[in-house]
Amino acid sequence: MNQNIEKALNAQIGFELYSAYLYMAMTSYLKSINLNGFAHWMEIQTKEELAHALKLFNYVTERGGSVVFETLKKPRNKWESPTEVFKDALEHEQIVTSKIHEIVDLALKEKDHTTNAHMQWYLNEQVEEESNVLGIYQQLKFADNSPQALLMFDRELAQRVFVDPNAATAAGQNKIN
Ligand code: OFO
Repeated sequence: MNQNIEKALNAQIGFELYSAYLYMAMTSYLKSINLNGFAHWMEIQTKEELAHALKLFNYVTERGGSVVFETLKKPRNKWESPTEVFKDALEHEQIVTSKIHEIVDLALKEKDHTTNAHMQWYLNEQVEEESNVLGIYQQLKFADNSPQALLMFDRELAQRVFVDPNAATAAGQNKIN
């Protein structure tokens, strides 16, 4: 595997794991203020990030590359309100999107068409990631910390269901094997 690509993908695996770390810290804050529906939503977000890291991990190893883990940065662990949590989550997702764009740029520069193709999944996923967080953040801003609105959101966010993006691949592989 091209060394520059391997390095960039390793950094991205670390960043996806950091995303999980950050969202788990947010889950803990939301649980601490008893907004358990919000906490549930963020716990699923954490699982999604772990799945994003695993999908890249599998890709690097399947291409004969090596995964090297680095120290994860300590995430923030206190917020003023759920609105501030989602503001931070949105800013975080925008950074993730820019990192994915950089990997696609690198793959094109290195003429690594396979990595380019693999990263298209992440580009599409980022549209959904940003849109989910932006939608909740904007509604929270309208609600302006109204207790009734927060409790209503809490019930709604409790409905989120985790869909493992690696499950389809695993099922496909099982069939072939
Ligand atoms: Fe992995 O997409 Fe969010 O961070």
